[in-house]
Amino acid sequence: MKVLIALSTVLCVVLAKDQPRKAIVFLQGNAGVSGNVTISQPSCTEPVFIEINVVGLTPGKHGFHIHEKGDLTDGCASTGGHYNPDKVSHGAPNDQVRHVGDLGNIAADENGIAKTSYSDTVVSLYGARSVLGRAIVIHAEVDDLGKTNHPDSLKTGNAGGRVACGVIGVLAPFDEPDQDCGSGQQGLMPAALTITISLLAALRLMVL
Ligand SMILES: *[C@@H]1O[C@H](CO)[C@@H](O)[C@H](O)[C@H]1NC(C)=O
Ligand SMILES: [Cu+2]
Ligand SMILES: [Zn+2]
Repeated sequence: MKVLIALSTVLCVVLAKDQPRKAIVFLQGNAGVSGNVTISQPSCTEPVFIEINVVGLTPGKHGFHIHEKGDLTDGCASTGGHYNPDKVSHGAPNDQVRHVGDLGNIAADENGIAKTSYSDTVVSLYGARSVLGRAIVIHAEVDDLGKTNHPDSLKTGNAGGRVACGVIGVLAPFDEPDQDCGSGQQGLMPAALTITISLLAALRLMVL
C-alpha cells in the first residue's frame, strides 16, 4: 500500500515538472480599503500559502473570496460570483463542500488593519483550475460560511457589499507549460492521471 502511495505521488511530481509559482493581488476600492495579497505555491502538489495585508477596513470580520473573473470594468461588481468550478454550495475554508474561492473571513483590528497568512489546499496556481487571472474580493460584512438560515447563506455567505478587490496576477514569471495536477489536457498527463486516480481509487477500496 505504501508503495502504491509513493508511486502515485512520484508519478504526479515527475510528470508535472513544475516550478514554484507566486501571484500578487493589488487591492483597491472606493471605501478607502487597500492592500495586497500574495499567493505562493512551491509545486502543483503542495498547498498555496496566502499572505494578506489590508488597511482601511471597519474593525471585525470581512468575507474574503476569490471571484471567478478578473474583470474590474465596473469595479468589484464585475468580478462575477465566487469561483466555483465544481458547482457546489458555499462553505467554510475547512469544509469538504465549498467553492474553490471560499477563503472565509479576514479580521481587521481596531485600526482597520488585517494582516494574516495561512495555507489552503483547494486553491491552486496550476492547471485548468488555476486562480491566476481571477479576482480577490473583500466584503463589507462577515461571511456566515454557509451556516445560517439566510437565503443567501449557501450561495455567498451573505457577506454584503464589495469594499475592495484586485486581479490575481503573476508575481514570479514562469515559462514551463501549464501542466495540471487534476485535469490535464495534453500529452502524457491524461494517461498519468488515469493511472494515479485508478491507484488512489484502488487504495480507497482496500481501506474500506
Ligand atoms: C504588501 O503590503 C505590505 C504592507 O503595506 C508591504 O510591506 C509589502 O511589501 C507588500 N507586498 C508586495 C509584494 O507588494
Ligand atoms: Cu465574495
Ligand atoms: Zn462561496
